Amino acid sequence: MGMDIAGAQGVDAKALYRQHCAVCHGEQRTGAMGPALLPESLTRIRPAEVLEVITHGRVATQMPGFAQQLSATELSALAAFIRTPVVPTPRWGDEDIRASRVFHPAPAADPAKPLWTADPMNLFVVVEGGDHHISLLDGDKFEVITRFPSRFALHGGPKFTPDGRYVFFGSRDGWITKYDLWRLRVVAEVRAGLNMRNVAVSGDGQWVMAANYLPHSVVLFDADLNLKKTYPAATLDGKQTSRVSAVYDATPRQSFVVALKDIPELWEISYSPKAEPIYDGLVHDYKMGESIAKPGFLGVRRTPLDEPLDDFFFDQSYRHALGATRPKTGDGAATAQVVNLDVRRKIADLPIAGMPHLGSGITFAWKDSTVLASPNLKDGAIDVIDMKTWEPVGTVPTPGPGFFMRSHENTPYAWTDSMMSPKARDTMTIIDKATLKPVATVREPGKTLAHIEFTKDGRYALASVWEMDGALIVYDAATFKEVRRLPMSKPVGKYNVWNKITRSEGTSH
Ligand code: DHE
Repeated sequence: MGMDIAGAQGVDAKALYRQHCAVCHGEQRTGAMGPALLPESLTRIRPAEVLEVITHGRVATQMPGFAQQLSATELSALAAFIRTPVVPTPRWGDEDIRASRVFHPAPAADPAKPLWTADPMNLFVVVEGGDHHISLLDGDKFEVITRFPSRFALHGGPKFTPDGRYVFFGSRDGWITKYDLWRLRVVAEVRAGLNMRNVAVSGDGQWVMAANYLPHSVVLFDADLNLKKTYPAATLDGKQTSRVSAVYDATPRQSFVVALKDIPELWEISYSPKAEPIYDGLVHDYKMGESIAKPGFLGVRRTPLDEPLDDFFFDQSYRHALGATRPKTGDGAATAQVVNLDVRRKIADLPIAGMPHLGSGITFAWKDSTVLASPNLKDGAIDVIDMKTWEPVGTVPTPGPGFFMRSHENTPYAWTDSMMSPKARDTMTIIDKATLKPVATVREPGKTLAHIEFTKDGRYALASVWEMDGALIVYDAATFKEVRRLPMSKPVGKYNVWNKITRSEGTSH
């Protein structure tokens, strides 16, 4: 519902915005020192919270409260105003992307070795969403090596280069940050879009790709975040454009796989210099610097689908993308499907009810097959499906709907949260991967306990107390006993270098 610029009570919200907000959030509300204030950026924040922040400010940030300066009517008018679309729609073109880039070359003769002594493969990157910081954690001693500020509201897993030295963070506002884990410094930053979903890093460490909601685009960078190419997310005839759900790297295929939210197509963009030509009617002669790339190289290979995908992951061979379409309305039915990326079509429907969160799915060996297990955002259950037959083999009950599920090759258990459940958000359920039965729970009464990641060897499971004055809890993965607790500010996610770069079957890739 829109609000007139001169609101119902005669308040000129646009003028108030210009006077009080524009200096930090940008004339076009696209963000500057403060985050973007666009409808796309605010969908996840309740209107009451927006009003609260404008009135009283946000703790631990530079956002002041305006209770003293503005009347209640003016505060409400502002809160409503920032949810209206900016007209005309703000643009973010190649020139803007290039101009936003910041690069800090390495100091001369900077040695290529860590500044610290921990095992570089057992390092954890912890995203602390509470005060927008990153902590680097030694995964053997469970000690924080360093802590530094991140961009506002990171989302999705950080992505590592194959040697585990550099990590790329993506923010909801479109910023990509490249950080050197060994030398503890930001290498480069660029703003890929105004509202971004996630980023992917190619298996050879040469390319970074960003998926945007606004503008409708996928953007390709080199490893130092120089813009290489913008792909409009559009149908072949260019008539319809789409938000981009997500982009993932498919290392064994040497390609990026992209799902579009409003167009029923799955894209594959190969970064293999030997990529086969693409026969989909498009002329491909992309200029990459001075050389003209081969036809299939960095070209878009389209797989038509019945429905667009919101969320997907891969089997361990990366031949299949397993995708879900969330219902458009609360009572609609979600669907899930298997797309074979080689034959380039849907080969099976997945028997998953409720609202699957396939992005959090894991796979593991079960009997003489491999199964996938995925939490359900609607029902308190984990669906388990045989990946040979694509038939369900079990449903594991949990005390409430959860978001994340994790395991590791070296543990017989999978852990999942119930963070979407008001009653059971404090409970983590531990499931036996052989019997598909819950065997234990760990609890943090009255607090949200969520998101697990294992150490490199699978011996410890790290969970988040997802509160502003939260913590990271280290559990012994065999006895489920707490062995360490580190205070952290809403640690939304944690990522182990080794598990990520080896694409462990128990974690997200
Ligand atoms: Fe996420 C990953 C989509 C809301 C925290 N989330 C992802 C990924 C996708 C996705 C596609 C995989 C990207 C990647 O890792 O490269 N998330 C969505 C949504 O569509 C949804 C439901 C709505 C939205 O507004 O985007 C959504 N996500 C949330 C949250 O509200 C969470 C809980 C809090 C937050 O900080 O935004 C949240 N999402 C996360 C986290 C990951 C993630 C922590 C990475 C998990 C991992 O271990 O890899």
